[in-house]
Amino acid sequence: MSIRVAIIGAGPSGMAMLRAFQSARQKGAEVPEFVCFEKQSDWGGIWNYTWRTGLDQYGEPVHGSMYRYLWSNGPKECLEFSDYTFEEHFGQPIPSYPPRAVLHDYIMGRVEKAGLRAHVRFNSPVRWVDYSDATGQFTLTVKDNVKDALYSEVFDYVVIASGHFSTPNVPHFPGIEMFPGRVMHAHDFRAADEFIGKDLLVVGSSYSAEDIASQCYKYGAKSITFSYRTRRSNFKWPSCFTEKPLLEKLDGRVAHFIDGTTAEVDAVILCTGYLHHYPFLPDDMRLKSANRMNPPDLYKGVMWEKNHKLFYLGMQDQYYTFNMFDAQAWYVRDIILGRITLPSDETIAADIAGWLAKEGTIETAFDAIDFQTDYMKELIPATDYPMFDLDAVAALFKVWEHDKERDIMGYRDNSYTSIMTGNTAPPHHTKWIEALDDSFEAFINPPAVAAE
Ligand code: FAD
Ligand code: NA7
Repeated sequence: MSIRVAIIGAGPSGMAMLRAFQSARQKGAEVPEFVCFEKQSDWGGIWNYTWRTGLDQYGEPVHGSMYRYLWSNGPKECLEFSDYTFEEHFGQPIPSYPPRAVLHDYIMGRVEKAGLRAHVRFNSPVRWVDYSDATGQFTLTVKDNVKDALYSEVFDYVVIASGHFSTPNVPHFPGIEMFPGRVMHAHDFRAADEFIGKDLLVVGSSYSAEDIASQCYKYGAKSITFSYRTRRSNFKWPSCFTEKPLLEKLDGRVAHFIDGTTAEVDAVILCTGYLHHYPFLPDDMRLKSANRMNPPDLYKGVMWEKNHKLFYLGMQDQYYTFNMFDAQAWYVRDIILGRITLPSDETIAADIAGWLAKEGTIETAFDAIDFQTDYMKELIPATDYPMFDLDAVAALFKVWEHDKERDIMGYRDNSYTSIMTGNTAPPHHTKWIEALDDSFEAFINPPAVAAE
């Protein structure tokens, strides 16, 4: 019987895995049968925008955490695929910070072009994964939501690409149950419009907090109060923003902070991050991790130490995204194809311990960028994924950090040079703060000149 590989999830990571196999096949290699199970009705992962929150039409937890008006929060030049450039996809250079629909179009373009859709079973959440020591194979139990039927299939390898920014981490604050306004986690945030004219409390100080607060300001929120647990941000926020330490309690509409100060607010948005959540995995195969640069128990950040036929993609906290998922997928593919020879268990354990120790030396954002760059440098040369100038990407990430510090509301107006093509992005036709239409068409086409 031929070798079978199951991929769980058709987001950017799962799509990278599909593309990795197709790329080898295109070059004449014999590849195993690969089947991707996706619980949504389309691919793209969280880039596949949904208006739904809570449960979907089949009663599944809604995966999507993205919202309308989401623009890339990093330069597209840092995430560009090295085997499929933005210019190849769009036929021309495009600005550096595209909105969600444009990045979605780009990631879909590569797999559509490669004809990979037939490998994906949509509306198919994986319910459980079993491993048999006796056979050395996995049994996946899958729900076909269209037929409303459960079934099982056997695979030789499993690649988990189900994402880790979907299951919200929701802390409790005393008095929150009696708060008379809207309380939501970032996972359920869909549009800033409902907060026009409102005073908002945003709990958290990381990417979701800064971006959701910026969106709400852009679309007309009256004020934003951030509450940070560990550190305030470095950004120069507009005057209607305030940064407070941790929320202690809510008393009616009044938020009390641990420094004794208060603020009256209309709504609370908990931007408190996400949980690694794999309800389809038994304890001995389940990654247990916080959102960190180096999740534990994974060789080269992808292979489960205790079972070398089980892989995870994209489970790191991310500076690099799409091209890191590629680097990982190519690496996993080459372990499965036998092109990468695994060292002894002792060497694997020592390698994992080495990365763990290195992670412990990270103190600043620049250290984290360098850490992930070193990780990329280790993965890419082991495969035929086209190498690119990783030092240039790291330098660009650092420029991006400076650009944000200089102008948090204007950093998306900057243009950078593609590491892959050497071409510089044109400026966008409209400043980000004034660009209220985030559609694909509005981004790609310059605004029509009003008739005289
Ligand atoms: P996901 O995109 O989450 O995809 C996982 C897929 O697995 C989903 O399609 C899901 O339906 C499926 N799945 C889950 N469970 C099952 C199951 N049991 N059975 C079958 N299928 C399942 N990155 C950037 O580069 N730039 C950005 O601007 C950016 N903005 C972001 C904004 C937000 C709000 C969030 C949450 C993340 C953002 N990211 C951004 C990071 C993002 O995580 C990655 O870009 C990317 O989507 C990760 O891809 P993934 O495939 O690992 O996970
Ligand atoms: P992150 O980056 O994991 O950040 C989570 C934030 O939530 C961070 O500021 C945490 O503070 C804060 N947090 C977590 N638990 C609490 C509690 N109990 N109380 C107060 N604050 C808390 O998640 P994001 O959603 O911002 O970003 C995830 C991805 O989405 C990212 O890739 C983006 O591109 C979009 P801490 O610093 O730990 O004290």
